[in-house]
Amino acid sequence: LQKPAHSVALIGAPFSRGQKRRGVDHGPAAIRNAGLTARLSGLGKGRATCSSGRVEKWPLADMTGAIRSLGLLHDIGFFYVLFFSLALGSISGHTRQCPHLCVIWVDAHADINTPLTTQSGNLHGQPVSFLLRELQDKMPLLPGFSWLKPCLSTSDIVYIGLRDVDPAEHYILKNYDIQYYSMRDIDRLGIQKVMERTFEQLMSRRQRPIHLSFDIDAFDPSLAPATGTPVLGGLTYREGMYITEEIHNTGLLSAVDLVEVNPLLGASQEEVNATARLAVDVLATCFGHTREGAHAVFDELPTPN
Ligand code: B3U
Ligand code: MN
Repeated sequence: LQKPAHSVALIGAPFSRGQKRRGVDHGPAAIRNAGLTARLSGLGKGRATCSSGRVEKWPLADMTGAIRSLGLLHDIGFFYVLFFSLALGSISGHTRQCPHLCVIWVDAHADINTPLTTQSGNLHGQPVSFLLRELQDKMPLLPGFSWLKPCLSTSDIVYIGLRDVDPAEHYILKNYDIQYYSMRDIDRLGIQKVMERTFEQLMSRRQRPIHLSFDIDAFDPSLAPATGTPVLGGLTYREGMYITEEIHNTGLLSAVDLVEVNPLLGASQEEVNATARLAVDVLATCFGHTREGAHAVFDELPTPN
């Protein structure tokens, strides 16, 4: 299957089994209802056009089966994925398509507990540990996960937005030399330097495809209240848009996961709508929307006769 340039496939993966709170499986529908397809299609020529607004639905009876099918789906094309946090499947599928990809992980959380360090028992706090080669001697063999082959090195991932990191996760970040920019680092350096350094780190040897894993809880809860594990002191709207504008500008973005929008957790419909609209803004920016505006649809200005 040849992937057409500038095409974006949308895959909603309504899935909530990585943690215990209900509702996150309604995230993809909420984001779609907030006008995602129209926003992407409206980006105009030369930009991402939504040539296939495809949405898959899984009967998610069995969790690992679902993750695996997501990985397999990645084999056929160029996607972006909206789903709950199991970047396990999307990243491992994406590396089969693009073995040299790198990962930018935007999240309040590091999601790098191992099954032996997790305090919550939630799989959504662990996906990165399954993916990293360097951690494999710390990973127990779990039934149902034998299909999953570690496919990333610690130097292939950069975190942005961290502010709720468990002790074992901090140990891993430090001792395995994983690059991260916590909210404190963003305060210190500013988001522009953070992005510069992120690309330096990931692309210093060569340019490579980017897998963006964007957790909506990276934003401050005042902007993204409808999510399962909100943490105070998150990204501003402007920082979030700057991150995704810069990623778009590299021309290297290959897939995006947008995760953790949970419409059942907003205190009001307005909170849910605001969170879903924010997710749409993130995705539109990933695919070429800019705050400065654009004029791709204009070849010339209308002239009076
Ligand atoms: N680190 C905690 C909390 C957490 C991680 N990811 C989310 N929450 N969304 C854990 O459960 O491992
Ligand atoms: Mn998170």
